[in-house]
Amino acid sequence: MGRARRSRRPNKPIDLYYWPTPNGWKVAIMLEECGLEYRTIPVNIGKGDQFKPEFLAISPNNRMPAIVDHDPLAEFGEGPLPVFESGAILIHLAEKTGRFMPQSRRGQKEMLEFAGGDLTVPCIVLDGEYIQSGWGTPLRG
Ligand SMILES: N[C@@H](CCC(=O)N[C@@H](CS)C(=O)NCC(=O)O)C(=O)O
Repeated sequence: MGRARRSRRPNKPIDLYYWPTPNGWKVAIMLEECGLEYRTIPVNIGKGDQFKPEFLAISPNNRMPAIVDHDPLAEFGEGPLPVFESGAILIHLAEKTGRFMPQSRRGQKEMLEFAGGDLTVPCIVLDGEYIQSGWGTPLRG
């Protein structure tokens, strides 16, 4: 978990597979805060877009959010890099940009404690209302 290393490839916006739920918001907020260019591709989970083969090729657990990073750090090798699970995406973006990732081991541990607590609880969607997310905070979306 060191500083971001620059890729050699030209910049191309990140694809964000998104629907406006708390998990979707988290990744959209992170992209904004990191100042990364991205384009939003809606995944209407109410209509079953998450089960389309082209989306499952990116997010095999049929859940959004997911991203495709077309300009990953050089160590990831050639070609676009799909990332699913909001926690993995947040950490990927933090490492890519060197933002929100403490340099000290203690800082990294604390960041993962807080991020992990928020990320292991999926949001629950009932009748189109977002009932719960993250630390268990009741939500109305
Ligand atoms: N652990 C996953 C949870 C993502 C998740 O629960 N996504 C929901 C919407 S918030 C979803 O796509 N549900 C579609 C489905 O279950 O078919 C993450 O953090 O990314």
